[in-house]
Amino acid sequence: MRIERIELRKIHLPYVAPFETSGWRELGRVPVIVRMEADGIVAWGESPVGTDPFYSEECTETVWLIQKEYLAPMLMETELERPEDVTPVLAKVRGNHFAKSGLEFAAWDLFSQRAGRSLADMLGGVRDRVPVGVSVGIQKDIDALLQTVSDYLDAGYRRVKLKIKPGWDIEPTRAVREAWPDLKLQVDANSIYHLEDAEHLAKLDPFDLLLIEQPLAHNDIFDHAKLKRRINTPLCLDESIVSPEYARWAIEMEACDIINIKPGRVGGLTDSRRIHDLAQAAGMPVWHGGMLETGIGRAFNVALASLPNFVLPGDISANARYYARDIVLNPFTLNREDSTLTVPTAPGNGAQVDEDFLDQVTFERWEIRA
Ligand code: OSB
Ligand code: MG
Repeated sequence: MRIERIELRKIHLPYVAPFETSGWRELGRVPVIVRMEADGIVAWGESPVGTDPFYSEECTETVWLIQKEYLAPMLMETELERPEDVTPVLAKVRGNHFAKSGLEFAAWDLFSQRAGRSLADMLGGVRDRVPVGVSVGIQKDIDALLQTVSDYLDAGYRRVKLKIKPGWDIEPTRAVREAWPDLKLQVDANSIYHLEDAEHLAKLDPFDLLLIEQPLAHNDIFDHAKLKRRINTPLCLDESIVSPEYARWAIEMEACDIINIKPGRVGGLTDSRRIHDLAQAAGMPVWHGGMLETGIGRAFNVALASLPNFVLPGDISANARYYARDIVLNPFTLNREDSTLTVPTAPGNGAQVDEDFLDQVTFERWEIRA
């Protein structure tokens, strides 16, 4: 199949509440939305990149540049037989995984629609509902944190992740643990600590956490392997796992107990599934991270999370946790009885794009035609 047209859009979507991590604070998202046309089919993708290069080296402007100048023209020149063909074609461009991911997602939507199958089915999903939790940003004080967590529990979420940083780590975690002794609780440091902080991080050991996510540098595996031997909380890597190779290295080096998979970070669904499969073969569980995706990106997340080795609840909350109005007509809602989202069964990714609203939030467009 030949792609006939690719359209890129920069959009701006404000959050319902600011989101703060150890390294940055955001008020909304500026992702790049991809529209792909071939064989009379319209498919969609999203590069769920940060506005600024604070989580990864990429940001909205680098995604835009790399897609326009390299990735979209390369894809237009290629005869595609299967969605798995996209990753090797784009591999000529080094890195730039978020840029690649939006195009790769759209190709998966395209092929799934053409096959009349749901994306989850195409990927090998085995669940019709996926367990989800919520990622809670750094709050102004402990009272605000307890209130925020309490609100999410009232909404039906049954797993909570706290963002931590030096000065906002042991005490907030203790406070939430004391308030909810049985809550599934985990923390995420977004690369703010150093190996010298090992003793400090071991103070989280008594809180019975599911995991601690990416305590050390965004590009480190080596020191994480050392840290893992000095703390009891299971260690999870996020930022460091940028490809199947990095996942294999981390597993062989025993640098983590669990891997967070974000398809944007690894360049798409094909390599996400490879990481899933090689972790599974090594007996290591994975879980699905989030990049505060819009309803388009979220549909890909939910389908991927239906694979068998995604064993812990994902950071893929219902659309309303992020956006007052999303760019889809069929947002995901939380199944309160089991803190899950329902995996779409319609052909393709299942997202029904709200093109009128998408036009309203678009502030730049570009297109390429065959
Ligand atoms: O580290 O998991 C992270 C959001 C943006 C960048 C990095 C991270 C996050 C989250 C949010 O934790 C998860 C979500 O989408 O709800
Ligand atoms: Mg993380």
